[in-house]
Amino acid sequence: MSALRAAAYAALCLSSFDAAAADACGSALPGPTRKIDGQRYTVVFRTVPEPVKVGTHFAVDFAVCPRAPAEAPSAVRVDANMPAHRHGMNYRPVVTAKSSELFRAEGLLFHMPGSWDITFDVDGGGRTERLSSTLQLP
Ligand SMILES: [Cu+2]
Repeated sequence: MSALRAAAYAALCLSSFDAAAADACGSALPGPTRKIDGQRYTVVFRTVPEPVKVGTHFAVDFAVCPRAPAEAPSAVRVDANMPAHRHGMNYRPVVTAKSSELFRAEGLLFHMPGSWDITFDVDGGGRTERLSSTLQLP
């Protein structure tokens, strides 16, 4: 397998739907979800609505689950950017905690079609881990 092919495969895995959701993380979220496995945390999320439409506000419901021995998250920030164009959104999302594990980010808007990276910055134990997933907007 070439390096390029391996990278494409890894990216596909990160952004693919995880309908099985065999573990407990994010099991409270209805419908298809996406899962990001970081080093210290796992994020499971879904956009509302799904799929996202260009120029329309949307929300992200997500779960943050510590991977042992990581601590519970003390804060979480959500943002998004287009790496190919080196710009972010024109809006700053607001994250509210629904429980110790479930969160909702509101006020996101993708103002153009293309490849967007949505990022979750998870604070815990005095460190921050960034988990990201790529969404393609037609
Ligand atoms: Cu752009």
